[in-house]
Amino acid sequence: MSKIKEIATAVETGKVKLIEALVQEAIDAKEDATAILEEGMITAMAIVGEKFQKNEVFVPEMLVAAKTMKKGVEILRPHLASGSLGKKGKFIIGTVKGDLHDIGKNLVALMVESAGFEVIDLGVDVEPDKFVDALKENPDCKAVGASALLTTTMDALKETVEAIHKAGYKGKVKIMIGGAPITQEFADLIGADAYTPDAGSAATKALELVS
Ligand code: B12
Repeated sequence: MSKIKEIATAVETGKVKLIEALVQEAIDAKEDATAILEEGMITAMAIVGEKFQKNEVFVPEMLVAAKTMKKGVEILRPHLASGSLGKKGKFIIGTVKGDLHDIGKNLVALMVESAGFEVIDLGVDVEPDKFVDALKENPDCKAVGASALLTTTMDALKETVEAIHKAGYKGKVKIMIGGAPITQEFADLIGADAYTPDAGSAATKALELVS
């Protein structure tokens, strides 16, 4: 089995204790860090999601898969992040109110950081006003990213964009949104400045928006 396939299987089956060594072995074998992330871990999480939908796995299995992926990402982190920290300005990011999913948000934070931004991570279940408060505390911030993984928290994304606009930041701070149920149409509908489907394109888009 290839190293990347082994990593995918480990994430899918929640092998928390094995993942760090497996990722390290893949790095030592000169596997590409992005391929380890995308073909190994992200693909595995998508499979876990499909299995959950079919009632083949349940919340505890999702949780342990997420834990496994997080540990793996920590080993990968230095191999993914390479930019000169903070040169491009500040980027505030969070998962919206009611939503606890943070793997995708963390990956976007990592890639945006590696593109040269200083990332201020507000965590998960972030109320719209918290985004606004963070903007007030960081008047030099140029962009905000908000993540939502549940169809039921898409409304909170809308509220977040509205709160930021209402506080007077419309046009001054660029708002990016993302997460599995999000589309470009939804971004247009709620007045966000950009949507991207993955962390790599989020970093490229963030650079484009602030330049
Ligand atoms: C792991 C997981 C969990 C873990 C989360 C652990 C954690 N720390 O994150 C736990 C077990 C806690 C969990 C809980 C729940 N989950 Co869940 N979960 C998942 C799962 C399997 C993987 C998510 C993930 O990490 N994917 C990997 C990352 C890398 O991908 P991503 O998040 O999509 O992020 C990428 C892009 O979307 C984008 N992106 C993400 N954010 C942003 C932000 C910006 C600004 C930009 C530009 C881009 C961007 O870039 C990222 C990187 O490339 C998904 C299945 C799926 N296919 O998404 C279900 C899923 C999201 N969960 C689901 C459900 C139903 C739940 C629960 C309601 C289950 C329950 N009955 O309790 C709860 C809700 C808890 C809550 N209030 O949030 C459903 C949602 C269905 C829906 N349509 O709303 C899904 C789709 C599973 C399914 N197929 O049914 N879950």
